[in-house]
Amino acid sequence: MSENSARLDRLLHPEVLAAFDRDVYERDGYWVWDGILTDEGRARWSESLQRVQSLNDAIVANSDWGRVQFAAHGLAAPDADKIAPEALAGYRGGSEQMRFQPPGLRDFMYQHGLFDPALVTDGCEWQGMMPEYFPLAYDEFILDVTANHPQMMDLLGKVLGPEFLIDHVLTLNRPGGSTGRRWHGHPYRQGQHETEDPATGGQSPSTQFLQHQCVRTLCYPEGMGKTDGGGELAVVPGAHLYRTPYMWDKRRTDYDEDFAAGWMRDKDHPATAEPLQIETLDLSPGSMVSFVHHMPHHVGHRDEGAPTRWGLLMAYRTRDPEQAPSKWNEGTPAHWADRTDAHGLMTQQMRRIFEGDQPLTSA
Ligand SMILES: O=C(O)CCC(=O)C(=O)O
Ligand SMILES: [Fe+2]
Repeated sequence: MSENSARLDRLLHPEVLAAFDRDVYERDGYWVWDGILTDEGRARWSESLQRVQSLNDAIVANSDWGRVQFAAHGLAAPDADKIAPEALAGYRGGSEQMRFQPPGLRDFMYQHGLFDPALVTDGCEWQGMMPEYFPLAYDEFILDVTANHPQMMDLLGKVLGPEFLIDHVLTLNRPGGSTGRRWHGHPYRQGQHETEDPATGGQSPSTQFLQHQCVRTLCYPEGMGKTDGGGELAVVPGAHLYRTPYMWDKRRTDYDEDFAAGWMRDKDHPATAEPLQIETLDLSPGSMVSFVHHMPHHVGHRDEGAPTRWGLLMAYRTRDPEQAPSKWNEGTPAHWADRTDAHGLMTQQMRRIFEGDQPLTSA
């Protein structure tokens, strides 16, 4: 990126960044960055999320999906009724709405890029994948804050340590009526290092913070809470120490009562010995929250008619020393990274985040 039109130097309040307490974060598994965005940071962040949403909406609604050559790429075509114009119009306005996508399409776009003349991408340069799933490729401000900005790299370094790779970054814009996500956790990478059963796990809690770590940081420029339309994010302090990627590869059905009476029942916080408790978050505008990948979490139903809640999910992970070195890591669409590199737009900082799991350079 040219130096650097998208950069907002005063993005974060330095005193909020400095107040991070690593011990509390390791003990409870999450950290709230309360009101960390400056007013200008909030405005830019909201504007970019809205911009990416409208690019995504336009591609969904204006493309002639019936003419896309899915079979040529080994993909099934979408059902005809799901790509009728009225159906397509209904997928706009928020994330996780594109219910017409055939199996494998999202992965194909990520890994190879889908370039097809039937896709109508007025207003932006198509990058082979939907803006929702890799907004960095469509918005210079989002690219800067997720891969370059010194204050953001400082924040991510506090929760991950000095060396981290991108896992995934996507928009989580939740429109009114969105049903959220039932109780679940996430594995590190594809689950190859997990030791606990996803449904019943939690047999050997430890107070040791995991080395194979993936941390999600969510930014809500307009806030996130009960009074702004609901659908809050809830976590369970201490539950990350059970290391259960709860239901990550299974159908998730638990609301709070089911989870409290099920997996959570009779479990204590391994560091404080208090019974585990659900904590439903309420975040002021311009806040972020970071939480580790094993922490079970829940997103409630957003009220019908509520305004869209703007959110960006930024997940990064520590390097996996057992992974053979590769050019780009699996969270990076290689076709995009190669193009970016060929155009001379890959900064050293970006390279550190997108490259494969090379051996650690710092102890
Ligand atoms: O929808 C949200 O705002 C947060 C959801 C989330 O981070 C998750 O389920 O991993
Ligand atoms: Fe999640």
